[in-house]
Amino acid sequence: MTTKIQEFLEAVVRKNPGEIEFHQAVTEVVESVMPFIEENPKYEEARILKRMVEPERVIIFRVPWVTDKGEIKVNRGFRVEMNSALGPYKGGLRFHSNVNLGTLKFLAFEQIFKNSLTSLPMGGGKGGSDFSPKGKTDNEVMRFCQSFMTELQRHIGPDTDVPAGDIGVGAREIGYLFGQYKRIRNEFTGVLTGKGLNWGGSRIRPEATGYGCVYFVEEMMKTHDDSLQGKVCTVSGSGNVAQYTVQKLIQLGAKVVTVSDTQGYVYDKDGIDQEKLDYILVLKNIRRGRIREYAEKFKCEFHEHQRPWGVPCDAAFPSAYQNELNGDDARKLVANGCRAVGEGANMPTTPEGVRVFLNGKVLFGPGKAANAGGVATSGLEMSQNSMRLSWPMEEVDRRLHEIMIAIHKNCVKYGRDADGFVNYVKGANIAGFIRVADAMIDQGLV
Ligand code: NDP
Ligand code: 2IT
Repeated sequence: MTTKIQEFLEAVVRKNPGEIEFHQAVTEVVESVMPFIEENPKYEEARILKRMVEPERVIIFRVPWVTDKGEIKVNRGFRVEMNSALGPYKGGLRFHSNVNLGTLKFLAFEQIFKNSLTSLPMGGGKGGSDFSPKGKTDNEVMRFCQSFMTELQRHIGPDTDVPAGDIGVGAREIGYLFGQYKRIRNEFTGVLTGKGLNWGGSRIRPEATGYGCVYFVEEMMKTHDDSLQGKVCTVSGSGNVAQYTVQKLIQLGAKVVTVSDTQGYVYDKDGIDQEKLDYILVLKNIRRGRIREYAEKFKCEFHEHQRPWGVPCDAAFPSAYQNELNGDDARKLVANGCRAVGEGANMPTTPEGVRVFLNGKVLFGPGKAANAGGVATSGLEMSQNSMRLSWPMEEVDRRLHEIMIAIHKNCVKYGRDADGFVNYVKGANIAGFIRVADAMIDQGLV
């Protein structure tokens, strides 16, 4: 690490004490872009990086609500409006008990570069709460969402800041949030994405992150004249991203052998087919049960409190949570012959894990590139809302696919090392950075 990078990062740590995940996300980007900035002094003169790591605005608020038993609860709500150089702030809302300011700053920071890579007009933001919908009734979730939106509504809008889902925020939560926004503001607008299909949502948005991640990995494999056909794949998570990653992998002829949740992973040696996936969709999205039930139903192995990275595979898709794949996991994957990794989740691989993959010359698609299909399709939902029309499935899927191919191409352009190996981490960071940085320079010191 050069002195310049070290000094920059030390200042970030001093100014943002305790925000470990934010430090991690900034470190990865700064290590990639600092050499590029040194070759392009205009970015240094405009202090672009220093400005990028400072959120434009952070909103923190109290969210009081009442349980079904009449007990009063108080959660904390956040919205981090990180960067609006390219468009309205855009990014999901996470409802998870571990959420804190540092988590959301890491996610909002990643979102700036991800949204830039999509080539659509979206700035970067992220929000959420330390509220967990797990174990709550629909009525409790509704009351929480209504209280959350009662404050959030004064800070967002279709041309200002457009939230969407993330962990713990799916179709049900977006519905309650949208209802409350509409009631308070008396406006039916595209203020949220991931809406229901019959009230302004886009086709393919639920599928988009998983599909996009598989499209991206397919592009990486093509550079080695290979494909996903017949490949054994491991997937972590069993939520929105994991579900549609599994679906697209099945469609492309791959064999998916794992899915997981916070309690452990399922190892289905025969492979998950569409019928078994339909079971997961009902289990996770409607019954809101545990993935262990899959193992019981289909009589396969369940590994309690373990992660699936010891299972031999050709390609791995970490699609659950940050830092869920560490250096040891990466070493196991490489030793077992894994050749490609698509990060469906945000920052699921630790810095040591990333180093292991890059040293092992694995095709490693970092989250901000590989999972950008979700927010890209949110961007397409915004366009459709503005035009007050709804594109057919084929059209949205075609656009999503084209965007993922273009992101891949852009990563290759900026990520190719002297020996020909493509470092997609470097490529994604530099390609994402340039568009935002140039817009910031054009718009003056704001
Ligand atoms: P969901 O809430 O639908 O699913 C989350 C999954 O992760 C569940 O299987 C959950 O298990 C598991 N999980 C939750 N907490 C932990 C933890 N502490 N350790 C390990 N696993 C955990 O969320 P999404 O599928 O939407 O999001 C998954 C990842 O993808 C996140 O990193 C998110 O930021 C990222 N992402 C999401 C996008 C989207 O459009 N939704 C877009 C781009 C990225 P359990 O059921 O037990 O809680
Ligand atoms: O991390 C992400 O990109 C998301 N959770 C999706 C954000 C969005 O606005 O669709």
